Parts: sequence; structure tokens; C-alpha cells
Amino acid sequence: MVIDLRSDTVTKPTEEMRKAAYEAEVGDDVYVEDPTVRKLEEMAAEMLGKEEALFVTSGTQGNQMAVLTHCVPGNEILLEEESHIFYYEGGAISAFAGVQPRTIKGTRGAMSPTMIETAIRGDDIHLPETGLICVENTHNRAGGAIVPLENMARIYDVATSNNIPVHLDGARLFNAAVGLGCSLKDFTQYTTTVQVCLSKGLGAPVGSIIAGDKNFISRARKWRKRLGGGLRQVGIIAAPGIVALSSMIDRLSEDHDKAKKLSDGISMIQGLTVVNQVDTNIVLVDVAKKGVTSVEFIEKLKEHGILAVPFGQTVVRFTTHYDVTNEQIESALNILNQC
Ligand code: TLP
Repeated sequence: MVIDLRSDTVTKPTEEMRKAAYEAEVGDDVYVEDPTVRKLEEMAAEMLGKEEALFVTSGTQGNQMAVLTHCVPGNEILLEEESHIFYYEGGAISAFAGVQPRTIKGTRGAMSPTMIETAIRGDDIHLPETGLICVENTHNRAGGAIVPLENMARIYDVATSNNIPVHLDGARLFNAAVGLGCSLKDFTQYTTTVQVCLSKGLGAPVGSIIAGDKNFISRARKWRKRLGGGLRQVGIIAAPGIVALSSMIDRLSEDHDKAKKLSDGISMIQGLTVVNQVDTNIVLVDVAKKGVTSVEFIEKLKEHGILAVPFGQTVVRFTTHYDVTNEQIESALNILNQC
């Protein structure tokens, strides 16, 4: 039996999701005629406190559409040094939107509002225009850290007083909301647009949502079509997304408990050091004291049936999710103890 802790993306759709997909009422979504997609989008817009929402194929597509819609080529965008948009999206912001990234080093994923203010470009013929500020919550490479609401509020303040939009990569925003015991709107009130993933902790097989005002969504819809993301009877895959939003959010606290249990156990193992404060479902472990690299350690774990991913030269990421049980966490700890 493999214990798959590589990502919360590996979950399989639940029975209820499969049934919803089978029974979904569908239509041609390029004509905005798929009732299941419309239902999902309306539900998401309401939950995120935005005028409209759009169903997109992936988190990466949603983030890229936001950059494409907010910016023009030659703009500069401000984003955290290890943000997913900068680090893991294949240089797409430069390849597609033609924007120049300017990275800001954060603390547990949170960028300093003062550093952002200083980085915003003035009105000078030599300079690029600052077109967008991107924030990420929870912050993946900061180990699922919850970026504080107060930090988001201050960044939004700086942004609005400079007329710059704020896009939130909320691939794991549900984890942040459950972790703080607050609503999604508590975060999204400090954003112009937001992207949330249905296919991570919530367990849907496919899809993300982007949300913003009517004007943004109608322009983003055009970008989605340009990118080949206008889909037809897509209610089939939107239906599991409705199940995800209706019944899979509150249970994320179980994933957080499993991550806590894993990190507490790992802290007791000699040679392994948990390097993040575990706010949500991600545990980062430094294996340097074992005298191996992260890749070597992961290879060894794989031989014992545990899957994880490298997160640097000597850091390994473990992610808990719906399809990993408490018993599996205990077995993983026993195996880690022997590796
Ligand atoms: N993250 C994946 C990998 O791409 C690293 C993972 O396993 O964590 N924003 C954030 C913060 C993400 O963590 C991810 C996926 C995305 C965007 C992209 O979502 P998808 O995979 O749907 O394109």
C-alpha cells in the first residue's frame, strides 16, 4: 500500500462526485449554456464575495488569465519570491503576458507592505508600469503558511491608493479559511480578483475558479477562449466542483490535524527537522542531518512505500489530504523512523 504524501492534488473523486458527474445537466459552455457550470460559478462568486466567477481548467490557467487580463505587455508585476506564479508556472507570465516579474522576499509567505510600496514604479518614461500585485494564501513554498488578514489588508491599501489591482492565488484559500476559522470573504475583501482550486484539498478531479467584477470576468472569458480553454458540455466536470464547495471545505481541518500529527512525530525522529510552522496541511522536513539530499531521501522512502516531493536541496515536502488516513500517518512515522 502506497502512502502518497506528494500533494493534495492526488486525491481521487469521491462517490458523490462521480455520481454528480454522471447525472449532471449539461449544455455548450462556450455559449454560456451549461446549467451546471453556471450553478458552480454563481455559488463560487457568492462564496468569494465577487460579482462573477468563471470555471477554468487549472490553477495555473486561472492565474495566467488574471495576469493576462489585468496587464499589458511591458508591465511589471510584484510578487513574492517563492510564489507559485513566479516559481512553478514555467515562466508563463513572461511567455504569454509579456510582463516582467519583480520579486519581493516574504516572511512565511507574507510580503512587507512597505517593500511593496517602495517597489511600485513612479511616472517616468524610463520605467515599466506596475500592473499587478499578486499574493498567495496559503503560501505553498512557505509550507502552507497562512498569510495574516492584517497583512493582506495593508497590501490592498497600498495597492488601491496607487490604483493597482491585487490578484490572490488562493489555490489553498479554503485551507487558510478553515485554519483561521474565518470565511473566504474575510480574505477576498482585500483582493481585486482571486483564483481558487477545486482539485486540491477539496478533492474535485479538475478545475479552478477565478472571480472578480463583471468587467474583469468578461475580459477573462475572452482570454480563456484564446487559450483554448472554452469547453463545451463541461458540466460533467463542474458537477464534482459543486460537491467540493458544498461538502468538502469543513473537513479540511482533518487534513490539518493529520499534518500536525505527522510533524509532531517527525520532530521526535533523530536527523529529521521540521522547518515550517505547520498552519495547514503541509510539512517541510530538512534531511541534511541524515547526510543525504532530499532526492536521495525520497528515493529511500519510495522503496518503503511513501511518496513525497523535494522542496530544495535537503528539504522534503509532505502534504496531507482526504485520501490519506490517520493509520497511514502512523505507518509513515514508523517508516520514517527507520529511514
Ligand atoms: N501546486 C502543485 C505544484 O504545481 C507545485 C502542488 O503540488 O502544490 N497556486 C498554488 C499555490 C499551487 O500550489 C498550485 C499547484 C497552483 C497554483 C497551480 O494549480 P494547478 O496544478 O491546478 O495548475
